[in-house]
Amino acid sequence: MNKRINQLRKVLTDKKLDGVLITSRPNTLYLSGFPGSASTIFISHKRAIFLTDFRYIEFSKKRCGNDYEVMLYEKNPLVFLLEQIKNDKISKIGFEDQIVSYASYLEISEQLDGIELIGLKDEITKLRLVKENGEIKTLQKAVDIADQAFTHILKYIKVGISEIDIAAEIEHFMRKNGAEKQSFDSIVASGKRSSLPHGHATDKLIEPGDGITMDFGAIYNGYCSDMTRTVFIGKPEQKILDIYATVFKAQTIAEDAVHSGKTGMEIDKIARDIIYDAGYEGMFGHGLGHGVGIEVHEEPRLSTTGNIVLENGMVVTVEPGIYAPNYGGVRIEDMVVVNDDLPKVLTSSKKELIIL
Ligand SMILES: [Mn+2]
Repeated sequence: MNKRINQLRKVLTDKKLDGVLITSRPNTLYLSGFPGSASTIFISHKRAIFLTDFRYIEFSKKRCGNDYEVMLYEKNPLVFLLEQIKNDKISKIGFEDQIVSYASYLEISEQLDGIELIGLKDEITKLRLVKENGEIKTLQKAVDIADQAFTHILKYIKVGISEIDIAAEIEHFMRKNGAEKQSFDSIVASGKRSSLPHGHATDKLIEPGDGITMDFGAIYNGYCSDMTRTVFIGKPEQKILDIYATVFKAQTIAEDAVHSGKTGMEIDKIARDIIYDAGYEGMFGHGLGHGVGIEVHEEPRLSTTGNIVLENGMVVTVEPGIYAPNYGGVRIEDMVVVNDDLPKVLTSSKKELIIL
């Protein structure tokens, strides 16, 4: 954690700040390793303070006591903090202006009266863009759990069970195999419903010939995985198999094109051109992918507006899809680590056509 605290101190110097106040869960987790809610971090050039309440005090002393002055607040963390730093000559504090709500902002400005608050914009999320080796190992574990769930679910899917049955089985399996929870509500969309890119599982029953799109992920040690596969059961129509072939081509070619030095926009265009050239313009209405780490959706985006230049160690999804309204859709999603050359693909589930 020390390394991360020091990186943040460089931001303090650059922005001429006396300290930063961090209250959002993704950033407090990143900077302290503490996974719970109810923590407030204050970092100045000299001090690193971690505030929490009674529920977490024992655990947080163990988790981040080496890097932080871990303190218990009883009523208001900001009032308590102000008391701690009153002799430290703090006049300018950076805060998470893109995350803190307006109500919290008003509260912070009132409590820290006399201290100037400066928006940090994306300075902290920027620190999280490139993953350390340890983070990549943790992400690989989260991906492995989801891959195992996919292998498991192929044996479970049959005509007559519902989308909710499939989602519940995936989630139960992941939990039993080490996931803290799922990264997001699992998407299971079958038959015509698969034209909904984010169709949550319903009581619709699986019918012969259905395509079944499953998008899910596991959280392991605070880090998220995210994968999607579309599989078929019975005898799917040629039209949906043609769609599958195009998505497969777009996914594999765009995935191989992910490397350092390219922007998200450039990679997105590779997949988009393949899909549009095959006659599916208008049916791929979302970005190609996104960064993933402590949050399931984070920077850098691979999209028509993604202008961050990819660097080694960034982790992104590659997930093109084609959605034909009232007919059906296909999406294939892997997670990859950006490299100088071909990316390291974390997801190992088969993505060639699967007909059960
Ligand atoms: Mn995704």
